[in-house]
Amino acid sequence: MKWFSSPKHLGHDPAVEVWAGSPGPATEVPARAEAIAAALAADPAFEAGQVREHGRGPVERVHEPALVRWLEGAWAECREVSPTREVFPDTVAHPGMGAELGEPVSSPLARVGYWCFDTMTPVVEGTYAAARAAVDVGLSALDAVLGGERAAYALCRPPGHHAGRSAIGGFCYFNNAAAAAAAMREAAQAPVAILDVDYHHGNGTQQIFYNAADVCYVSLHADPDRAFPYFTGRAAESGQGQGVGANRNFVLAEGCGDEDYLAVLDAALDVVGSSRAAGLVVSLGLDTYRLDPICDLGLTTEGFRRAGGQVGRLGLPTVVIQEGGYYLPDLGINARAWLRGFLGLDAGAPGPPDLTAARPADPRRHV
Ligand code: SP5
Ligand code: ZN
Repeated sequence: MKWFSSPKHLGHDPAVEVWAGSPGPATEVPARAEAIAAALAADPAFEAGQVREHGRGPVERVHEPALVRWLEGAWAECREVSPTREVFPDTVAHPGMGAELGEPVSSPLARVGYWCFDTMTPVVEGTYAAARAAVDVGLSALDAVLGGERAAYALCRPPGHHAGRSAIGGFCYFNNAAAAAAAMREAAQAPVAILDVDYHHGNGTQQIFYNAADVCYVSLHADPDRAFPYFTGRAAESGQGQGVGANRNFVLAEGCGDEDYLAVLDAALDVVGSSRAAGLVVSLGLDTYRLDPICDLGLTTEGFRRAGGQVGRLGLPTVVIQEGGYYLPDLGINARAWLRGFLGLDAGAPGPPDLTAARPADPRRHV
């Protein structure tokens, strides 16, 4: 399978995020993508592809152009007013304020609170370039699929599924999966589907396509009664207008393990299968892992392989987009297991690659 990544993700390197008012070390860090890249680079089932720039057009197809303009200059315009190298909002545009909301013209900090909905999505100097590159990574994987590959993997970072048409949040700035799905729909001139298996509900992706009949969004995630993003992701949210019926949410109970999870995944895949989709975008979050530090499900590495296998058996041209996943020691093997499962392979070597395996045999070794 071809896979794509960009070194520009390294410039998005926040040291700090804020949860429930407390600053702590950032969770969504460059080492995440590096861990996955190392696992794929060491596995001959994967071949690195070339990332091509696609410009602003595909970003502005799924985001308000004013959001893109703002993010481009946000860090620079906040340098003077932000006490740290990470820029956070201090006052968020809340509907209860009763104001006629438009993008504020005078205060840089007001603009942050206008476009950003939480305190865990810092803007640093390299954020915009990294977020733009992540969209290009996804679109380059799509190009490979449009060129005839059965599937391709986009190692997107930062992730994207919490970013809405006019909002950043949940570690997400531009919605990589939405941009890929919109471009896929355009190229195929046919309906497409998005399967979102990140632990968290993809509120941004849901919102962007909520009125669309030809992009079916299907998500499995922790019940928002207990998990971020709290305000979206319930089973009753089924689409609006033309899009009624093209949005499906499946909620997972705390501690849900492989067997229960795979049964729900089967039901979700039935929805995708009957959606008339000509292609599939997968939002692949690995934060459903049993050891994930910020989540509470119980999937194993073998569960990821089986999940990938179930998705692969749909038989659709597929672009896999990386979303969350925060347990660094096993992030690489988990991504590889899911993707190898998709290809119908075993999960691969359990530990780090054996670098001695490629060397000629040493006659003095008797092990
Ligand atoms: C792409 C992605 O996976 N974004 C996830 C963003 C959600 N971050 C979780 C925030 C949960 C805050 N809970 C605080 C509990 C402290 N023990
Ligand atoms: Zn997540």
